Amino acid sequence: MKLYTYFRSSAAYRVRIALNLKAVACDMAPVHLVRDGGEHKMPAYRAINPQMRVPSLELDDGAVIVQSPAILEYLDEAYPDPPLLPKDPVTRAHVRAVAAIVGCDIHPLNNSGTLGYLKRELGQEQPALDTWYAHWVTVGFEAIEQLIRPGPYAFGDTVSLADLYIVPQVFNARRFNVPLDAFPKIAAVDEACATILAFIDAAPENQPDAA
Ligand SMILES: N[C@@H](CCC(=O)N[C@@H](CS)C(=O)NCC(=O)O)C(=O)O
Repeated sequence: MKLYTYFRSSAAYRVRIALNLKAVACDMAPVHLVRDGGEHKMPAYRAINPQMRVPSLELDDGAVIVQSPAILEYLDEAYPDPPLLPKDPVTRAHVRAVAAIVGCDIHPLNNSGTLGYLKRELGQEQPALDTWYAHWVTVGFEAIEQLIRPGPYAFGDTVSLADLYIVPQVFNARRFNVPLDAFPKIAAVDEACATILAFIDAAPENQPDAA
């Protein structure tokens, strides 16, 4: 199995955590999103992922799965231990909701492609980009702060999919200097996860392609 990844990609970071939690052996294939205008835009990678984004997961039979939610669902179905979703249907729905706030409502507005478009095509300057970035993180985190109940993870004493989405988004928020003081529950989740080897090994600074 091979994961096309970029150390700073929070979508790839989610998948790296899942692979580690489930102890799935997987080679890392770095795709640099900045160097030479972005290796993800080159024909070789486009042939792997027509959307030209990371992550992509290549299975041993050559099948390629794109989009981190689809990859995470695949991993949870193919490698169910430990599960990423709780058994109780209502709690499962809450976990999926928190994952969706990050994956659908924060990250798409703040990822490198969106920020690049605002800058290059719409002529926005860095201060405007920073304001944009912080706004979408803040409104998303305001909702997550209300929805989670750390104990010590987002939904109790077992790591769930929600944690896999929260931790990389916190990393991104810190990288862009978004104030997080108003989110003590999110910070507590991040702190609890930071003690787990699967999260530590998946962190951007611990990737082979870390700059
Ligand atoms: N919804 C996708 C988002 C993937 C995505 O946007 N990845 C970013 C890095 S975090 C990327 O490849 N950006 C390059 C670009 O948009 O040009 C997923 O969850 O896999």
